[in-house]
Formats: sequence, C-alpha cells, structure tokens
Amino acid sequence: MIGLIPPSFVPTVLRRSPGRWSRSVSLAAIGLLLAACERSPVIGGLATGVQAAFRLPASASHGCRRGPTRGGRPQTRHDLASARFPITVHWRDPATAAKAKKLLGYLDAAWQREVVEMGWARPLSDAGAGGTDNLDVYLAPVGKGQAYVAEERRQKTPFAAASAYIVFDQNLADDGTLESYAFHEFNHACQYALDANEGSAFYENAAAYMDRFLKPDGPASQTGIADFQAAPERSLDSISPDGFTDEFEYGAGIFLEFLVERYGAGRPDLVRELWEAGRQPEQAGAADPNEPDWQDVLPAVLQRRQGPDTQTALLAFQAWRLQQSLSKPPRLPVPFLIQDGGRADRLKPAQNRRPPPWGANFARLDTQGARTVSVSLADGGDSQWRVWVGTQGSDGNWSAATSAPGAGQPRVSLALGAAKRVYVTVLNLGNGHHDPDRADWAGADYRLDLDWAR
Ligand SMILES: [Ca+2]
Ligand SMILES: [Ca+2]
Ligand SMILES: [Ca+2]
Repeated sequence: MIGLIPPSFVPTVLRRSPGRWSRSVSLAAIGLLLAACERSPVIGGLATGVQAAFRLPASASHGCRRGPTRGGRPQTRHDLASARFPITVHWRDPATAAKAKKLLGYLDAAWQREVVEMGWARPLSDAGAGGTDNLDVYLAPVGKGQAYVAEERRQKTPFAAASAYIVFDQNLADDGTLESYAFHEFNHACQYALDANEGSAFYENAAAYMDRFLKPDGPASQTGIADFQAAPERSLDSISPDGFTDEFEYGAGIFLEFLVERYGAGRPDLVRELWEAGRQPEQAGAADPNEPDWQDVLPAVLQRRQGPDTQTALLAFQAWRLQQSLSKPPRLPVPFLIQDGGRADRLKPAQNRRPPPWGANFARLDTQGARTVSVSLADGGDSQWRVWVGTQGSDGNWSAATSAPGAGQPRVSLALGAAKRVYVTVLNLGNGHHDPDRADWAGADYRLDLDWAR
C-alpha cells in the first residue's frame, strides 16, 4: 500500500503542520494514507534468544498522524453532549449509539484526568463548529484501528495554538482499546491548545506516554515499543520515514517515561511543562515556526528538578532502556545488538546501523574471564560520542562506567569482576546543535577498540 502514495507527497506530510497539509494534499491522497496505515499489531524486530524471550502483549496500532483539516469533518446524524465537560460525540450509524455513549464516558474521564487533575490546557473552543463550541468527537469509518486529531482553527492567543476535532474509527473495540485511544487522542487536542507547531514525533511521543501512563495495562500501551527497541540507532526524535512504516515515534514515548521516573519524581507534569515552555507566538504569513521546540526547553525543565544536562540524560536513557530489558521480569524488549555474544577487540556498526545524532548502538559481549575491559572510540568523524559500559550482577544490580563528556576520543574502563557478559552502548550526540525540525538523520561511522585484561 505504501507504494501507492506519490513519492512527492510523503515528505510533505511528515514535516508540515496540518494546517498546510490540507492545502497541499487532496482528500483522495489522504484516503490512500488512511488505507495504507491499516496495520496488524507489531511484534517484530526480535532477533536473538534474549530478545525473543520478551513477549509483548498484543499491541493496537494508532496508525494515523495528524488528520486532514478543513472540510474534513465526517458526516453524522446523531450526537450526545457531556453533562460534565464541553464535549460532544457524533455518530452516523444507529448501531453505534451504545459505543458513542461509552466513548463519551472515556472522554469525560480523559478531561478529568488530563485537564482537571494534571493541568493540561483545555481544548480550545471551535467557535460553533459541529453545532456548538464543544470539542467535537466523531465515530466514523476511517479504517481499522485508526483515530486522528485534526487541527482546525488557529486562535488569536499569544501563542500558535488551534482548536481541533477528533475522529475515531467506529469499529474500534471497546476492550480497553477505545479507552486508551481516548486518553491518547484527547491529549493531542490539549497539545493543539498549547502549540500547534510542535514537531510531529514529539506530538506522538507525548500522547503515547499519556495513554501508557493513564492506562498502563491497556491494549495500546505497548504501541511502537518493539519498533523503538529494534532500531536504537535511529534518532530518538525521528519519525517513520514515510509516516507509516512502523510506530517508532509511539515507542519513543518511553524516553518521557524515563525522564519522569528518573528526574521527575514520577510526576508527569514534566511532559506537560515541555509543551508549555516550548510554545511560540503565532507569526502570520511566516513559515510556521517551532522555536523554541521541546528540546530547546528540556535543559530548563530538567534543571528545575535538579536534573542533568540533556546529553547526560540521553546517555542515562540509553542505559535505562537496556537495563529495563534485562530486569526480572523484563519491562522492555532487548534493544537491537550490533554484536550479541563472543568477544571482540574491534566493533563497527553495519552500514544500516550507523547512528545519526541522538541514535545509539548496543553490544553484548562475553568476558571470557577478563577482569577489566577498556573501550575507546575512534574515527567518529565530526560527532561527539559517549560510551557506556556495564555489567549486571547476579543480584540484578548494575555496575557501569561512562566516558567523560565533551569532544575528543571517548574512553572508558570497567572492572568486570566475575561477570560473564558486558554490555556496551555508544551514543552519537552530533555537533551539539540537534533540532527536531532540521532532521540530521544520516548515520555516522565510528570504531570501538576493546582491550581485555586478566
Ligand atoms: Ca464544536
Ligand atoms: Ca514549540
Ligand atoms: Ca530549536
């Protein structure tokens, strides 16, 4: 199906805000996209014995990104407004009435949790569109497993924000899926009330984080996590090359989970603050600016919590996603390993595994009785790199060492004790000026030299 999308159309979707999307893309093309993103649950990317040991629960696909905008509201016949919050659910098929009522309950809960309790911005009024100023939510046939939020009306607030409406496929199962989706899509409507220009990957990172946080056992809570762990070399903030190949950016929401757990005392305010601090004024006529973006404001948000600089947090996250996969029971699949087992004096990533900025590689090596390993990185081009080396004791605890920050050749040594395996992570930090809106996704080469001593 992907091949049916005109090649010139694809990058347009990815990097443009939805307001411009509707002007440059025909509804027929959108229909193609909606059809193209009907997908089965993703369990793929598990290659080795360790990786295969982790079984993900069945994962529901959110598939579609930001939805079509002007003129895109589905045609419906029935509606029901909430008695608690300004929300109206619309549907067409009388057989959908019971589900619509359930959906309204889930949306009430989403408003209660996200706006009332967690302080997210309430979705902006849409000036009577859909019959009232309420947030409009549609149950319509939009493709198996699909839902989307469409930006609709820019608002004259101090910031570039917009009202939006939400569309859920009318056949979404009410087995927890619809409830998870309600938390997820409703969060997008809150995001639009803060910053309509923030990057598309972060848009999904944050909503996926929210539905996983609010319904951790829900069918959608594992969306994209296998994809994310299967491709650690990809930039943490990248989005699927054509938007639909996989669900990497949903899985990348676990970076926010890490930040909240490690630096945010478990409180999800950190995620909301990234959206609030990353707002920018509307600039009529200009190319939609997104400055500052969430990465520009991350240092201040971490600093308020006595957290580290971004580069240190990124390296700690790489170790965390590995450690989470080796806990008992494992909480994540093992990230892809450029070498799994054996011992090596030299390691290089394959061409298609070279990490661009904010991408990483992992390796697992057998110590074969060595008591110390020293790892140094060479031929890393213009990028700054960080290296992390760790072993896990029989008690599950880790001992680890990291290379020093800054330019130069990273080098790190670790006493191995009686450990039989050692894990290595290599993180590319680029030139230190990464920006989510200026993709620098070309992989960079390097070489690791390993010195084993008894
Ligand atoms: Ca309305
Ligand atoms: Ca922004
Ligand atoms: Ca920026």
